[in-house]
Amino acid sequence: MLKKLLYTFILLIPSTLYANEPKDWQLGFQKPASQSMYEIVKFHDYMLVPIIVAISGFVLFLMAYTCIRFRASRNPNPSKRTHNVAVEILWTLIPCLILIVMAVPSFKILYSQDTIPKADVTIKAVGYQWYWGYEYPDENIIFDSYMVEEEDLKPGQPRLLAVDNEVVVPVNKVVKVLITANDVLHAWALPSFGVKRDAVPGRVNETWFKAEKEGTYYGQCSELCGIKHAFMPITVKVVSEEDYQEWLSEARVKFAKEEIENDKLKLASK
Ligand SMILES: [Cu+2]
Repeated sequence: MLKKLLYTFILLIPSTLYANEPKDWQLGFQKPASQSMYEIVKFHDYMLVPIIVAISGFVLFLMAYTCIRFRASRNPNPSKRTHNVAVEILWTLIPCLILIVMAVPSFKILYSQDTIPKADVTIKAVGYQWYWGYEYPDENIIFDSYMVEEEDLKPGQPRLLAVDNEVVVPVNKVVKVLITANDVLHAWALPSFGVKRDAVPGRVNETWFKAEKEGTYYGQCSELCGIKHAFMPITVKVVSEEDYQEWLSEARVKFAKEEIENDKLKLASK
């Protein structure tokens, strides 16, 4: 009986472990699903947070010590000192050193995100007011991705995050994302992959990710773009190579670029 319970528990772990959407009362980042996000979380958890806690603790201690030790009743004749060269040098130098220490790993991560390895899959994301349009330039696939309204949500679909047409990419492959916008500034952001790039009209920004776990990942437009800014989520489904090929063959028919463009032309000429 106990063994059975244990096995069920173990089976349950992956679904809870690989959370990839925001949770109620969440503290910290979403679980990383790419090397780059893993590095970011490590940098944040093991370097930034300890430094922040130490500085806050130290300042709190200094303030408390000053308030108690030098209060009027205990220290009736306050010192008239206005300068202390040694202390002034220290409180300039130490923060500089702390910044340098933080800058080194920070730049390392930044540069690793900036150099895009050879892409296995290229997708283009175009921000519109207020939805995302996607294109797979090498596969002749094009589709729009709208948020699922609250009353149309299927079980398991998160509110304000699920979309009708998800982006599908293969697991463990380098996905290059070309990001642009058609009207105003938007931003394509996926927390689990550590990806966030502005979508600028008339300019193509690039980023990349390599998802290491299969699953559905949610993101949102992250640049205030108008009244429905909060209602243009991003959903990326990471699947196995076989499932991806299967999806591709369906999508090539369903979202065929030429046909969609021909239909638009026909409509326009009518
Ligand atoms: Cu937007």
